[in-house]
Amino acid sequence: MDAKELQQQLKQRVEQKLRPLFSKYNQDYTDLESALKWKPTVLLIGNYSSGKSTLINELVGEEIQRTGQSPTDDSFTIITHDTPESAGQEIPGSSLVNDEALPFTAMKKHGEQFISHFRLKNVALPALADMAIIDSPGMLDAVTENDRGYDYMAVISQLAKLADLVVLMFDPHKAGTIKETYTAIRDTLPESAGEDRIVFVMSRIDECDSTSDLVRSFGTLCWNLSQMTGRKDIPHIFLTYAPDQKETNLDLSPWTTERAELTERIFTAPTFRVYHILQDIDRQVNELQLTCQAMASFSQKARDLTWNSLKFSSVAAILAFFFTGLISKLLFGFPEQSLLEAMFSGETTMAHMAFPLAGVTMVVVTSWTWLTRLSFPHLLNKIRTNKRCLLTLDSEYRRHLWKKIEKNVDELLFRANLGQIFGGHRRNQSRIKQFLQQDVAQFYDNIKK
Ligand SMILES: Nc1nc2c(ncn2[C@@H]2O[C@H](COP(=O)(O)OP(=O)(O)O)[C@@H](O)[C@H]2O)c(=O)[nH]1
Ligand SMILES: [Mg+2]
Repeated sequence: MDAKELQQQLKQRVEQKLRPLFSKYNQDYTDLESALKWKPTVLLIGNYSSGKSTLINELVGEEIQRTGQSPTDDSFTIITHDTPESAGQEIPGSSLVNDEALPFTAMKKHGEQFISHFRLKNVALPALADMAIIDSPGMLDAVTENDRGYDYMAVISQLAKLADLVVLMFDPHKAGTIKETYTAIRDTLPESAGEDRIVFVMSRIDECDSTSDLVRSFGTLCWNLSQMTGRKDIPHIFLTYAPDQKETNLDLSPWTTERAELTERIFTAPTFRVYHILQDIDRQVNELQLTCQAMASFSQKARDLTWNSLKFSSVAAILAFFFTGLISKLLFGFPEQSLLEAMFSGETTMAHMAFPLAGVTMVVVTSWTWLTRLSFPHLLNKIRTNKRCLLTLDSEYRRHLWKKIEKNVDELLFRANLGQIFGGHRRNQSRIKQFLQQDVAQFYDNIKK
């Protein structure tokens, strides 16, 4: 089965089995939905003039993107192939964010400024029929959100979540000292894309005057990268240059194949699509599972409370049934004969039931009011101020997961109603488990084939 068909099947399975649980537990489904409904994607980001657009033109085989030494292009451009007839067609951001078939509706929130800097270009390259490449405005140094008019990092983060490969480009002139690049590597990317989905590239190496110049730039980049990632080990960095580069003094023979290797990496990114979606499912389902566990624990506490109050009020109701009449007679002088007295004399009539039933009603109303107005809100309050009591967070992993879901759990508790208390959380837990053990496992098996 081809990857596209497999993705389609996975989409159906997730919609049928997981989506209802996502909405029940108020968990955001948009990222998963976006990934499921669209083509494999490669995102190119990096410093301005690092050669992103040049690389794209090379991959596509035509001058589809403008290139230049200064920050020439300040748009996010999706490049893909639809039909041969649509080649050359350009779709503006305003249409992209309103098209339900595309995964960009959630990008509306970045505002008009972003939308006017967002477009899709259809090209005549069939190799891009089942994938898309996204070119991005270069990262800048002294830039604020106001300069761009939208939250650039938030856009990068959202697109990176959609991407099967993020190509992060540098050049020897600015080997990683750009402020936005720093923020992207340090904060934005780790939240949006797994390490295995990022490749580092230093392009334009032909512009180094000598090998020592190249080594210095490479060293600077490595040093900066380790500062940004906080890691000691340096990932593989592709050292490349555009094949039609100018005359150079440098012997580039050790790196002649790197451009082709990078190109291959880009064009094979789609083969990891289903695997990446499964990884995302795994991650998100773990959050869902913990949320479900927390709600199950809450529901248990609420049920214990209800059960205890039911036991107490049943005893109170029985006592009220037999003694209300007697107590009323002793205190107020009526009824003339209480139920107990009537029973002893063996002449019980319907009239004797009035006081017992009134007593029972009073007990039921009082218990219900007590439970719903006092005990339950008190329990809820206690839990909401100490939500951790719902779960045992005995590993770093669970604590990390908890941080992500804590707000959502609080919201669920805030809206807690009978549906949440008797919501079948345990059954949902086993549904989730079953989905991971059967459905997800089956898809992992399928992609191995
Ligand atoms: N010598 C040389 N110039 C390059 C190379 N790649 C890009 N350029 C030039 O560098 C400038 C910036 O490239 P561009 O692709 O627009 O960078 P972007 O801002 O990252 O999209 C352009 O003038 C390109 O012609 C390369 O490998 N070698
Ligand atoms: Mg560009």
